Amino acid sequence: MKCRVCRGPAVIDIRRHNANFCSEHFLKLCRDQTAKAIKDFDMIAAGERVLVAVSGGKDSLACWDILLDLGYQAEGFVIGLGIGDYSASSTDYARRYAASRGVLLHEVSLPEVYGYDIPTGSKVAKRVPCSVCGMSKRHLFDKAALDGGFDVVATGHNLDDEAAVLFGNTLRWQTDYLGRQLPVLPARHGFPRKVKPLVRLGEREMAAYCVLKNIDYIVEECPMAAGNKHLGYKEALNAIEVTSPGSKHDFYFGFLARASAMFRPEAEEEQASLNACTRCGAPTSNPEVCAFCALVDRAGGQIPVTISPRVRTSA
Ligand code: Q46
Ligand code: ZN
Ligand code: ZN
Repeated sequence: MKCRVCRGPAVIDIRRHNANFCSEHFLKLCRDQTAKAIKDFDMIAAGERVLVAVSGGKDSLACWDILLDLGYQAEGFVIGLGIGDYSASSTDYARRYAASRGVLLHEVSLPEVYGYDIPTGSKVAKRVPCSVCGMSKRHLFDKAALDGGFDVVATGHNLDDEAAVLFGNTLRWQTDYLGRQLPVLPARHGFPRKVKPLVRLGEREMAAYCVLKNIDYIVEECPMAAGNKHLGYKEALNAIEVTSPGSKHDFYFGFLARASAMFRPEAEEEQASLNACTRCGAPTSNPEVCAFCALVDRAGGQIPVTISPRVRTSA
């Protein structure tokens, strides 16, 4: 197996590119693919400050690492979700990475600051843990980015994630979600810009990237992920990819090029009808209090006026 670029011994084959790569050229490919996504979708301009949503997993750490190597000013933000040992351990991976690169990591603990953890929030809201978790994370990342004066929030969603979400949304024709499933969401109505720089790279490539760059990441899955529908969608797409390499890429990028615009008016209409939460000011489709503030109320916590003093920063 030889590297497509230098003909030296290859360490990875990427079937959708029909090519093998040595370590050096694979790492370059990851940077190049990320730079191409950033350029094609106008994700980040030179000199902008980026807040990377970090979980301690391979994708978010690889995303942070690649952005730093590409020369972006990228700081990390990790949320303590209170999911037992899993959360403590994932935060530690994020801290170790930040220390190894000498970069800033901002932290906020959901139980310490807002008085609930994901298992409790899920019970109180009578919603599956991932739904409460996703809503809480989105709220806190948006807030941290706006409070900290960042231009953009970057997440580590990769091609496998996006193809699986698209598959789920298409299976049920969730047209409102389809209109919002973009690699970049512009800043508006109180939301910061959100970007997914890894959309051109797959899950397996991100694991290989971390191994080759000696980035230690949390390998164990979140214990609350069991039963998550996206895992099933990923398996289904993986089975298709085996016999038809490139299917995930064509499915996702074909959607962006040829179908996504059809669903945008519905999503934009929904965005335009958002109100400001009477408690925290965040945009919400609820008439008064946003879903996050409502959950904090019901879970028994208090919303601090600002979380900034409680955000710890390590470098
Ligand atoms: S952390 Fe949260 Fe994930 Fe765990 S509870 Fe679900 S959403 S699976 S990325
Ligand atoms: Zn090579
Ligand atoms: Zn609110």
